[in-house]
Amino acid sequence: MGSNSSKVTNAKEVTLYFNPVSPFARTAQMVSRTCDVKVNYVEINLMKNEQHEDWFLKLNPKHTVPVLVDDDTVLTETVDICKYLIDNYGIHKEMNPSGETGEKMQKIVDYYYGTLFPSAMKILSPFFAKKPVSDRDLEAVRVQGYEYFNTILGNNDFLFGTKGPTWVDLLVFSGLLQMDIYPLTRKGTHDKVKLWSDRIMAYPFADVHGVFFFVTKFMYVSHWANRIFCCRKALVE
Ligand SMILES: N[C@@H](CCC(=O)N[C@@H](CS)C(=O)NCC(=O)O)C(=O)O
Repeated sequence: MGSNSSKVTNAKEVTLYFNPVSPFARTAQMVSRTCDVKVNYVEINLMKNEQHEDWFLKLNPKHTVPVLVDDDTVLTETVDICKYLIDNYGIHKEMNPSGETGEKMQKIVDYYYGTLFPSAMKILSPFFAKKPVSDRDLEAVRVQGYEYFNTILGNNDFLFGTKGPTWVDLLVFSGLLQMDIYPLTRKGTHDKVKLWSDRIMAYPFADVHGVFFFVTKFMYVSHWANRIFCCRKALVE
């Protein structure tokens, strides 16, 4: 499987509203890159609250990215967007399997939205607000994120034993990557997750994370600079 960027044969064009720092939007972007459809990518500046502008609220009253517009169809949930893109334009329909594998995927989606992401927000929100993160929250994220998926992967290349990544692999991948914003997540020796991440990163569509990596590095540096500055201030005062 590879990126379709230079091989689109379909004259159809859809629009995907995204932001490069959103793990949900990056998931939709990766999936869109595996499809035979032209995609008009429109960046929504979340820092400038563009998602609260009237024109965007008309598209998505929940003011979140990603949003996919395909003629009269407007989808505002990553899960729906991924499935829709693969089912309607996917070159690799196997990225959205049905049956038993589909059911397993749904369980992971529920876990991701119900458990992992709320935990990740506990360590990411204080980070943006430059507040300390508790060891307990950090440990929860390590166990619920890296450790949990390390166990699920076992000896498989991808989460559900498929030959290539499903869209849920990509969703979880973007979510785990988001946790890296916090420099102390102590990923430890989660070897299976590491190898799985490398496999996903080897696909051309993974370049959608480029801007995010840049932002992460910047935040990492500013995090430590801020800590050093605070320590120096405490010593001097
Ligand atoms: N349930 C949505 C969540 C999307 C979401 O939370 N997006 C965030 C960025 S990561 C957003 O757009 N936040 C802007 C806001 O809430 O105003 C999905 O999975 O698509």
